[in-house]
Amino acid sequence: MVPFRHSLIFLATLGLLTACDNSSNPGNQEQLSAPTSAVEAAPEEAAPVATDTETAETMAAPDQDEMETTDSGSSFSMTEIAQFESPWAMTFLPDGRLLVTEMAGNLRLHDLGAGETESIEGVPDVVHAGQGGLGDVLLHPQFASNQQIYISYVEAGDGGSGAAVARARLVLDENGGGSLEDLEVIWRQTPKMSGDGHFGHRLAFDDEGMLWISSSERQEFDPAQDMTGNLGKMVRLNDDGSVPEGNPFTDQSEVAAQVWSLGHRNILGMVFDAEGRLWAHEMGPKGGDELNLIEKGANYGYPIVSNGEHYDGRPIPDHDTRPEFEAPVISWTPVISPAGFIIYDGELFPEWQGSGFIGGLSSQSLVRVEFDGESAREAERFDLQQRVREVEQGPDGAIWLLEDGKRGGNGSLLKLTPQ
Ligand SMILES: [Ca+2]
Ligand SMILES: [Ca+2]
Repeated sequence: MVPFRHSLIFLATLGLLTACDNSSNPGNQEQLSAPTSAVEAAPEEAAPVATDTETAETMAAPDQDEMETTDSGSSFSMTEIAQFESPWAMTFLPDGRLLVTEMAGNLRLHDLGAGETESIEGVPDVVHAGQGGLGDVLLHPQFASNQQIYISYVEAGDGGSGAAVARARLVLDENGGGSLEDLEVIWRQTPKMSGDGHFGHRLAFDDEGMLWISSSERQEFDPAQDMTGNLGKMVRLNDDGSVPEGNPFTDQSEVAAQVWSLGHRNILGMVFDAEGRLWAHEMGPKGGDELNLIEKGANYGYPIVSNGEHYDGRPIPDHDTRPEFEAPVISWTPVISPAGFIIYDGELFPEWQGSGFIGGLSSQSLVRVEFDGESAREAERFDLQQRVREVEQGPDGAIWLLEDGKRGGNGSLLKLTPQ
């Protein structure tokens, strides 16, 4: 990839939409997926995306008055650092370089100092269609000593496709790239399904070294309640993919033993807070995006309850009609189309320490969430006019975003620093 740097530097104290309806949001969300079900006809995340002709001017701050209304009083500059093709996820290496996944199946290594991007070879063949492709990338907690990394991606198989998670040793070369060695698939979605939506496949490690995988319901609804498969579930595993002690459904079946919680729709971001609580957001159908506190053995109710409705107009009973299902801590209608999630603990934005940051796809925004124990609220929303797919905190405390562009087009790596 041609080195690319700073074609745009623009103010991003941007219009704050806190407490405003984001009424320009169309339905929900994921990009360009063909409907897989007559029931859920609206394509997920079928939001308008920034066109190539949009310029820095159209993305810039609207006016000074709005800038001064920020909840936290913070403002930031947003700088475009590099471009990637349909990027999906990123993570920093200890040396400060950045691993970035591209949906088509490319794992990139970007050197921020040199402004150069090289490739990591050895990624398995991925099914790149609809919402599917190469997904998340994550370092093992002891990466510095074992060089293990984890990737998620969509693979083909009997009955269609499904997400898989592999681990491999990352071997870096002297030319700014590297390769995956000793790659081993440690988990698979089951069953495989036709269609190309709702894979989920976000990854996280907790403080005990457990690997967590969000496994979405493949736009097929009922799998989220079906314990003979692992779709529509939050999965908890040992770092080698085996089932750890302490999972709630170990007495049911081999696949149920992987499951920590169920009744989920499409989870594209999750994060542990400083107290070890797991928070995950979830795309609702037509309305009803959620922030959930993930509890052991809990059922989050989809598709039996949702604060949104089916795309064909059929109602889904709201959460308050069925208290036996775990209700969201935050519910968004209109939707934000959440993707990517960090809880900030850096030094560059001290007023934001402890805040969650969630990317917005159809809402083209960055959403700041404030937590208070087991409750949370949206504190402010930055209108970025870009589909935010991924959020990371950099080693220096800057906030980094991936804007996913549009299929076949460029997306951007963006850096947020105090103004
Ligand atoms: Ca990440
Ligand atoms: Ca409803």
